[in-house]
Amino acid sequence: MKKIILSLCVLFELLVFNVNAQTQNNKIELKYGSQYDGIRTDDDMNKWRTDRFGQFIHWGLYAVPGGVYEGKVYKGAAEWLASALKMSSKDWKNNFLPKFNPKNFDAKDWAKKAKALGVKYMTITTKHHEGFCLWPSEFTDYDVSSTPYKKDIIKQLVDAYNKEGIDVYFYYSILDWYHPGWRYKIKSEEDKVAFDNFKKFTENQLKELATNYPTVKGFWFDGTWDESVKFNTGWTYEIEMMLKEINPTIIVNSRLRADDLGNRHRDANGDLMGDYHSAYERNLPNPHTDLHIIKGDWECVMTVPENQWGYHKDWSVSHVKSTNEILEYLIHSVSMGGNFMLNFGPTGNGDFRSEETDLIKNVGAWLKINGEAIYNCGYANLDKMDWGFYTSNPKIENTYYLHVLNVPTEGAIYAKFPKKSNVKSIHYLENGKAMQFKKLSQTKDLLFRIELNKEDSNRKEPFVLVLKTE
Ligand code: FHN
Repeated sequence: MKKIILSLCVLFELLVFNVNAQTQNNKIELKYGSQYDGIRTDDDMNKWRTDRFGQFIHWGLYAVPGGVYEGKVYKGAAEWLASALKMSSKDWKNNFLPKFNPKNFDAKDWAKKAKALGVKYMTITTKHHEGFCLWPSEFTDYDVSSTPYKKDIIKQLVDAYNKEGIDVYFYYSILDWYHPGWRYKIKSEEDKVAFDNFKKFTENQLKELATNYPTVKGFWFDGTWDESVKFNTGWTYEIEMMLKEINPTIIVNSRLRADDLGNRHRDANGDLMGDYHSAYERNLPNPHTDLHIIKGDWECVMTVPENQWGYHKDWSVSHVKSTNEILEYLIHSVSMGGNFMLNFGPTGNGDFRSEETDLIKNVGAWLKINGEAIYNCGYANLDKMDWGFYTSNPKIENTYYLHVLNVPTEGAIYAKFPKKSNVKSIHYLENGKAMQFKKLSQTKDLLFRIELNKEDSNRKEPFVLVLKTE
């Protein structure tokens, strides 16, 4: 029954809210939400929206074993090793808390690397499912002050990143394998009492984080899929409101919330819960089925290997994405009006691995040249083409950015434009060099053939054309 209600709601929303839906020979041709369809229009949310590119950092005790235990490599996500080992949280704590002493950790160096990467915000795991806290919490001893390292990692990172002009958001896992009050399901009065204690503990920790680190821009909640949270709608709503009481500009992702039916991200009316949609993890929205989701603000989070968020010693167990793959995800996200957050998993010592530092160098170099077509940009009301994607900046009129990822063998690309526009000029963003183009037809959409330079077919990375219309 629930599924029927939900699908009717989605259909209702598609028909009513997405008036852009057009049908053509029964194939629904959907248009994404137009620029900045989100609900919040305050400066902080606008900045989140225009930042477009963020850095995710997963760091905790799980970085010490790095997916390997007693000489055996566990292929699952390294931050889930405790679960793979079926190790009690007490044993996990006794095993790894005394070993957490990141001698190479240098928050200023991390922040400089993030600046070089070209990110505008960073989200750090203050506490992942293991329950270990990277800050000295008044409400537990399972935190960084109980390790040989002792110092407040969160404060060092917030100060260093803010100094580089990069905003900091806090990842916080509601799911907590260590806290005795955590329950996957509330099945008895005793469960309810225990979980009520856990809720109080969680509220206290969140207040502590929002108060002690006042420049934090928002919270990225995770670990909210179990019944105990999903059907605790009032509580998740109260947490969001509590944080916004402390700091009204706080931005909260949709993962925290659920409605009484247990729907996450959007309630039964299809309205987004939280300030942006954060369901896209290691994948991007499908514009033909997810329009009700991507109309507005959303973010895709991405790992470099297939599915490793925390540090894993052995990446040979999975495909490691190239610079080009990461650039395509970033460009594709922005072309659909979304943000893209790339994950890094530092070692137990506080180092980044070579594949990550290579990405920092290469992605950062590309953004130095082409960032104008990413930052402050979004959906250009033009859908994906065989050669690549369009983006536009709503503050720069009559200008489109064409991100070319695939150069056709004929050495030219065909660009579609709404009928009313007339192309005035086209040049390479990287050097301003003008390009030859020809109008081909005046049918439903204007079609232009754009001649590319011979050397374009040998390029290893995407390049951007700037197209001006009258
Ligand atoms: O279980 C976590 C996982 O370890 C990681 O933190 C990702 C990041 O989005 N979130 C959960 C899986 O969806």
